[in-house]
Amino acid sequence: MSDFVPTREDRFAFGLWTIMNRGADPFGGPTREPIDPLEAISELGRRGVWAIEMHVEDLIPVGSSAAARDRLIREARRRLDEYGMACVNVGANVFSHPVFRDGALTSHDAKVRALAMQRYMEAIDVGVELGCTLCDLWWGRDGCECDAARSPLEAFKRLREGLNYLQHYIDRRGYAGYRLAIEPKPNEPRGDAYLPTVGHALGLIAMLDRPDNCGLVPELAHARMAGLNAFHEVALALDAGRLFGLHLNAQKPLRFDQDLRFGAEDLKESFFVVRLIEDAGWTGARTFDAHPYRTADREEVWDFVTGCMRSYLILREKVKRFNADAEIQGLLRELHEPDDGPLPDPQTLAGMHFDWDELARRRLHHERLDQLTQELLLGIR
Ligand code: XLS
Ligand code: MG
Repeated sequence: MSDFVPTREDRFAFGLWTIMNRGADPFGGPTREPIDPLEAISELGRRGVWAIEMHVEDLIPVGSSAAARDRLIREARRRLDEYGMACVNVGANVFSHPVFRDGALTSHDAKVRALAMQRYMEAIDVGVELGCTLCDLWWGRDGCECDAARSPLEAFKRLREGLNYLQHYIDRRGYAGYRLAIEPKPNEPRGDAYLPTVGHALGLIAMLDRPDNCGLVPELAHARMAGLNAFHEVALALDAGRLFGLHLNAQKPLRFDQDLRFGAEDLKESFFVVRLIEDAGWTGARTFDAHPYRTADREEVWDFVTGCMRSYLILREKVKRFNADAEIQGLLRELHEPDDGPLPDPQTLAGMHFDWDELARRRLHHERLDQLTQELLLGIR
């Protein structure tokens, strides 16, 4: 059996912000020492992580001089190269500063919208310098509590305009292969966020000037916060050919954004997500976007990092067992048969006779199938 030690081939990634997180929450300040983003890259590299994601501000503080900016990019590149790592997403932090307190792309203030756009353009430029090809937009503050203040019609229009503007920027700069993505989230920090789910985001993407170049980065916790099935959310993005990235973590349903270590909750759903992307041969980064517990000190952050990756590898091992389990596969085959292929033409179909009772009597084995899945996950199969 594997010892579950990650290698670059496993394509694990971490957001720099997850390592840099200092345990603060709305009720208390930081509980651990800061870590330098460059140091974070090296520490991840030493642990077999393949890639990083970041907000451009994680690496380059706002207001840095041009020389400092270049130095940071050069040093980040050097460290990534040293460990054979990649940068797979650079977004922008357009949510922390009070200037964005009522939104970035959807702000009523044209200057605030322009500032947000400037930050995203900077994210894309820095991404290009780091060999990255994706800008994932998580619009933390683009939402509302006070619906009297802004019509969602205005908000959707501005989100469309913003994404079109960024796409034109990418085209004008000739950044071939650079893509955009939306990371949906139902709420937090806003009472309601615009485009809360994968389905909502797909609706807006279809209306963009270049829908083909804008995809999704679903996050498991974000779906579960809304009480949704995260496995189905990821599958919808995959089915649409729009799974441009994926944020893995854990979450109890219908709560604040817990961002727990991958595998710490919702084990069965996590298993099906792993099975989905592994069986589909999806080659994107398996990015962990979670936070170490507030109780963790700086050293324990690395326990958190190792834990995320180990849980993925263990679940991947379970996927292999599931796919090789004769009884499970036998039940699945029975469920999928008979499959006579496509529907007949409507005229033939209209004249067909169905034995309703016989069809309704078919045994579906769901109890047995789910129990076998549980037992496999519990380690006795
Ligand atoms: C917050 C988001 C955030 C994005 C990056 O809930 O998950 O961390 O992934 O901006
Ligand atoms: Mg995320």
